[in-house]
Amino acid sequence: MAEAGYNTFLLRSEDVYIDLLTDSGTSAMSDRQWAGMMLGDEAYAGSRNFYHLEEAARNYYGYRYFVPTHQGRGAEHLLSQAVIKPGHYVPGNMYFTTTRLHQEMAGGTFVDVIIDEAHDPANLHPFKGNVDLDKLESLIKRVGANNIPYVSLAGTVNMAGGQPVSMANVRALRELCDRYGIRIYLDATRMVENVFFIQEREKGYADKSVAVILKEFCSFTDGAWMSAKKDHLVNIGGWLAVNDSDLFDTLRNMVVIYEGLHTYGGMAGRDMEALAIGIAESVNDAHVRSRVEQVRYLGDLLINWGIPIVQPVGGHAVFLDAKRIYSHLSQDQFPAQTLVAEIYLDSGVRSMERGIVSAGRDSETGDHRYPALELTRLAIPRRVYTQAHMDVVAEAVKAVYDARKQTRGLAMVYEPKYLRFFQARFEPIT
Ligand code: P71
Repeated sequence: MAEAGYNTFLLRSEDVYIDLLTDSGTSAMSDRQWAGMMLGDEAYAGSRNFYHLEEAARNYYGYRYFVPTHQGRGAEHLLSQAVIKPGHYVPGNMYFTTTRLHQEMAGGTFVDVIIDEAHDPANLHPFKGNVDLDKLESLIKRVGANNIPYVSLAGTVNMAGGQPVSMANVRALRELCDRYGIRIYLDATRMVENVFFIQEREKGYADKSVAVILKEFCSFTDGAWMSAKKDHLVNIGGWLAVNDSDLFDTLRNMVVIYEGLHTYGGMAGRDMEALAIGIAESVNDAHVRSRVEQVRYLGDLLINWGIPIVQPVGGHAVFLDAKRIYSHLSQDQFPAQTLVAEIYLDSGVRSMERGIVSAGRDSETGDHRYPALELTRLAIPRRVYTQAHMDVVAEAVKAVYDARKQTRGLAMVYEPKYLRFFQARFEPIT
């Protein structure tokens, strides 16, 4: 830990026992996806794997035009540069690190319009990812619809603890945005997992398949971007899809500057084939259920032991409430980062900070942003770990929790300019 500056991003994976740093690019590909890897058509232009991928994305998500990218942030970059102008405001249901940075670098200001319940780890609202339509409408009235290029809507909101958006909310959002002529672009990275919660919790959806609900949800939006490294069960890949043909022209032209030709966008042919197959596998109802229920299994163990976590348990990860666990530490002693380090030291389990370090500094004042949520994330890769691994993780968290009163915080001794959580270094406060 000392060598890694108390930052789990700086560890070598061979020094990790159970790796819950992220569910991004870490899932296991199926036999069918691996078979697809052998069918790579590595032509520079017009690879047949591209057409399979385009067709799969269109089939399951329903958007008209498709642009491949190397991963999610490649798509965020293109969309942000294409539609955000300096002075614009981009409302969204809580920030995500890379998403907000690309919006800011294009000259926009991100405005959080998620419902208040999302900022309270203990609140049991079933759809804590919902947009607060009153907050959005007052922003529109304050800055004018012309200064809002789109609403940045995310499925299972990552920083809120993997919390879903309801179908009723996206439908109402569509109506509001139509009244003002504002577009909605969806971060579909974990939209399949969001759909599982709609199927489970929202009236009228219990008998509909994940695939059917997914298509309905997307129909209320104007386009989407995707980090395929999550829902789509691949190690690398992403895409962007929109309904507007002029915007598509722009994006298809930009992709050749930053990612690669518009028929590969930074992916090898074999990567596109594995991704096309992964899209179809991702909407299998039994798969999604077992995935989310494994996360819930871990969460329920911790809840039963009285350890404070974000509830309801989210789709891709269990989020420990470091603010409550280390209530004796101030937020600038980095409670969530401290918890990350302690869990690793106890058991070699790797997790990730999602609190003040991740939130970064205010671009105007230069001060830390102090987010309400100070969380440590245990993200579960798909199709990788067993229930026995979850038991080990739970016991590690319990051991660290039991020693909480003796635990001191950290000081940041090195801070990079962008996305500081990846490379920052810390030392224990003595
Ligand atoms: C996650 C990641 C990967 C990551 C990114 C930044 C900091 C730490 C870890 C990536 C996402 C995401 C959402 C909702 C866009 C991206 C970027 N998540 N939207 O959770 O969760 O996609 O990584 O493919 O570029 O560990 P990308």
